[in-house]
Amino acid sequence: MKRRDFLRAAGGSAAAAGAVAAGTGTAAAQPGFDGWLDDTGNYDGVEDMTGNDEVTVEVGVEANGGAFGFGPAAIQVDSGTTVVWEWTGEGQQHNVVHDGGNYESDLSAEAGFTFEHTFEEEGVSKYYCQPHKSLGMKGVVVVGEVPSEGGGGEGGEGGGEKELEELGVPIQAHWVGSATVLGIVVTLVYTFYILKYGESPHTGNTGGRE
Ligand SMILES: [Cu+2]
Repeated sequence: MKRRDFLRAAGGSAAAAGAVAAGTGTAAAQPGFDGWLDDTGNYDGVEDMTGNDEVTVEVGVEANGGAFGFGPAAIQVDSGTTVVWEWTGEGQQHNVVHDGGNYESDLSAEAGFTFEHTFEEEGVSKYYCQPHKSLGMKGVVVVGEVPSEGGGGEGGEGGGEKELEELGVPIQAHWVGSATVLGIVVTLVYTFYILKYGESPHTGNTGGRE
C-alpha cells in the first residue's frame, strides 16, 4: 500500500512537470517589418525612444553568433530626431547602410566611432551592416507611428484576429503556470493525508464508477 501511494504521488508530480514543459512557448507580439528582422537574433520588439532630440544605437552588440547586432535592433523616434550610431569596437568592421540608399556610414572597427542621421520623414527606415547582413545584423528606425502587424496591409477590422492570436499565447502560458502550481499543491496535500490518515477505503477502487 505504501508503494502504491508513492506511485500515485509520483504520477501527480510527473503530470505537473509535463505542464511546465508545455508552458515554455514564447509570444511574438511585435511588428515583423515584412520579414526584415526575421533572422535578427536580438530583435525583441520596438524600443520606444520617442521624446528625445537625439538617441543612441550601439553598433556591434552581442547577437547573431558574435558581436553582430545593433542595440536595440528596432527603435521608435519622433520626426526630427537624430539617431547616433556608436561603435562598440567588437565584432570587427561594421557599417550602417540604409536599405534604399538614404544614408550610409563608413566601415569601422573602432570603438567610439559614430555616425548620425536625422530622420525627418515619418515611416519605417530599414538598415543593415554590409559585412554581417547575412548573419542578421539589421535594424529598423520607426519615425512616428509603429505600423501594425504585417506592415500596414491590413485594415482595422482585419487586424482583430491577429490581436487575439497575440493575446492567446501569454494567457495560455499563464493558465498553464497556474495549473502547475495547483497540481503541485494538490499532490502535496494528497501525500500529506495519505501519510497521516493512511489509505482510504476507496483508494485503488477506480473501476467501480462510471
Ligand atoms: Cu557588422
